[in-house]
Amino acid sequence: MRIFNNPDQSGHNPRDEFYRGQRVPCFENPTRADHVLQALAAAGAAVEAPTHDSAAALAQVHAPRYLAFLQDAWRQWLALDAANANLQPFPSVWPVRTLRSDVEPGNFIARLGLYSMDNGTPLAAGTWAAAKGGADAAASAAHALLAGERAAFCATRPPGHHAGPDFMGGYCFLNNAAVAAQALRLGGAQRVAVLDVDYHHGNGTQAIFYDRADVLFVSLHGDPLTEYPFYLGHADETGAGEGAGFNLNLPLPAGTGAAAWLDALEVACQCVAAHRADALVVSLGLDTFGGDPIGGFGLQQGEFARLGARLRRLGLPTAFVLEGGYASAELGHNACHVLEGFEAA
Ligand code: OKP
Ligand code: ZN
Repeated sequence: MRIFNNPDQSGHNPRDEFYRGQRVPCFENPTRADHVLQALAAAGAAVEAPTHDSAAALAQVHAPRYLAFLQDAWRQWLALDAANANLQPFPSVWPVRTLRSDVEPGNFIARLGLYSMDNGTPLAAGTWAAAKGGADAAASAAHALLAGERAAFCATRPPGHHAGPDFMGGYCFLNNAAVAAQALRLGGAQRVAVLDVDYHHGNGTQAIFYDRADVLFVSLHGDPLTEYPFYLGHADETGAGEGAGFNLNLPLPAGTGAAAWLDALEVACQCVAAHRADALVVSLGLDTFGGDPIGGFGLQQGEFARLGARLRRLGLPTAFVLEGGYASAELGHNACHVLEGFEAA
């Protein structure tokens, strides 16, 4: 299995986020990747820098004006006041319903709201470089599969699956799983399946492919009636237009345990198998772990190994992309259990 990391990930290091009106240290922080890399090294795995540029795939999954904003956002923040270097920008106003999204405002905070779904996705000086490096890793994983590799893993952060066509959100800026799927399509794969096993619904990935039949999106996640991202991820979202029938959501109540989760995984895998895809992209969120501080499922390491083994039985070239997982100290071991389950099966 090829393993890619973005060495620039540590430059995306905002200090804090909001929790119950207070600022708390960011759950999504550089120690996450450090723990994954340590566990991979202990397992004897070689980790590579990205080999491919994601620009072509990025331009097809994100809107040009969003990419232009994100790439330049920190400079714009500093242009307001050089002292902003030590502060974090947060959006405070959003163009919901009746308000216009087509006109880009001249005010930076208004632009930040236009391109954000929440106030929980802080920017830092190195955000663009980190996010672009993660997308490059996803493109590199896709190219490894196109070159005949059985599997690849992106040990990257920040995550990507909440980032939509033209917005950031949920700690995500660029949708790495969508980049991997699109890079596979650009490289000649006719059909791709994306399976999202993060605790949170991958609203961005679903939105990007919702009207397409060539990329199937399947997700099992905490029920959005009570769990983030709240406004997408219900079972009645099955795709639109040509994409009708190519979206499957399997929401599960918070508190769901291993047995019911494995049953849902089986339904998801049978749906993926029926798509007769040329390749599989797995949005590998590990915040389903029982010890996760923000996830609500109770999975343990044995389930992660079974997840890997079940995915292997699909028999598809597989690109794993790291998404969530906030029990940092256990994150590396949990990731390795999935990959070892896959390789051993
Ligand atoms: C990203 B991924 C907790 C705030 C939660 C949103 C969660 C984003 C999860 N204080 N903010 O899907 O793991
Ligand atoms: Zn998550």
